Amino acid sequence: MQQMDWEKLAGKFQFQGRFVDVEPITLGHINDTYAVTVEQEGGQRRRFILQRINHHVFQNPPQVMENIEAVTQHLRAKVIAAGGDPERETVNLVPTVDGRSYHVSDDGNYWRAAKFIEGARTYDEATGPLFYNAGKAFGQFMRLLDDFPADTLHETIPQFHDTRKRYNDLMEAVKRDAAGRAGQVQPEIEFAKAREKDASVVVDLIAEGKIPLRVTHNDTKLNNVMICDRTGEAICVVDLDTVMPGSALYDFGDAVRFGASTAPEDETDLSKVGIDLELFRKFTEGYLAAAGDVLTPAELDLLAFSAKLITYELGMRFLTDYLNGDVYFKIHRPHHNLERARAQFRLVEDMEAKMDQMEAIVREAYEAVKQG
Ligand code: GN1
Ligand code: MG
Repeated sequence: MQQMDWEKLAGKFQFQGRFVDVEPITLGHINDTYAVTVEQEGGQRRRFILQRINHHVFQNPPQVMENIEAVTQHLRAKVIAAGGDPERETVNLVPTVDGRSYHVSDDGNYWRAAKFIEGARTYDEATGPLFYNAGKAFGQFMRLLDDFPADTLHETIPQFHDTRKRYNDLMEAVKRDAAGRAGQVQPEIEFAKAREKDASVVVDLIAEGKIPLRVTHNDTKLNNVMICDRTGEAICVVDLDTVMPGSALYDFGDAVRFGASTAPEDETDLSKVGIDLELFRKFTEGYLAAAGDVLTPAELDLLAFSAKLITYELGMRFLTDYLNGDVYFKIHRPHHNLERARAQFRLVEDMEAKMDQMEAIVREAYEAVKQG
């Protein structure tokens, strides 16, 4: 990356100004993200997001971009129809100078750009009001895309949230033991095995047609919601790379996994890791306020369980990557993936202990929404 000619790269996009500088934004475990500043006519400076798509993870970047284009067009029309601000309330891709949604650099990397949403930021840690608003934003996202034909989207990472497949991948990684680490992680492997039957619950219901396939975000972390600095309201949901057909349950669950946890995703002091039921309540209230009437009874029944399911799934993904020698997720220290897996599994345990309370919270929040 040292020898990058940023000015040249920026020149490939319709930024309509003179390149000033570029700054890395360190977020995410997959893509590389930068903020580019340009000076436009009249001396006004504007920022854009520039991202290199990880094409090992997303093996077909053009399909990723087609999905994002289609979904943002749909959202844009909805925002306009509702009298909102389409420049802020959805991701706005910036096309290349030849009118495409991505640029392939000489070294074979895929780049894409979007307008920077100013006066807003993302948060890694939730507070009650913030998390309520995030719940509304993800509920709204689902609702606005309820009439989008999910089957026209590409499945850019096949079986992304198929917990059964993630379980099988883990067992495969244990067998291969590519990095010679399986011997050290027996308790974690046993933890995953003990919950094998959970892995099939949602995928089986989808296969039987009992849970609908929807347009889903598939990476509903709190830090994928832009929050307005002025109002504290959620403006829009970003990071649309994994928008695909899927189950709303995984979206709801993943948001809870990340945002309602009492500790970061990679906390090493496991005594700090658990689910904060008040935060869970806030998110559920926000989500159901926006999307409660769109969800089916089968989905509502599994909301609380879905939080545990996706946490279990991600724990298995981290553990699998650890066994494979850290080939998928970016790591920042030697046993990072194992630490992440342990924190996820600890969170699973805490959710199991509190599952009755979580289910009661979902019922209460739903009743409250129904009574308006
Ligand atoms: C990855 O890169 P990031 O942080 O947006 C991963 C998600 C995980 C998440 C865990 C394509 O997302 O599935 O939940 O890390 N994305 C992909 O933090 O695998
Ligand atoms: Mg992501």
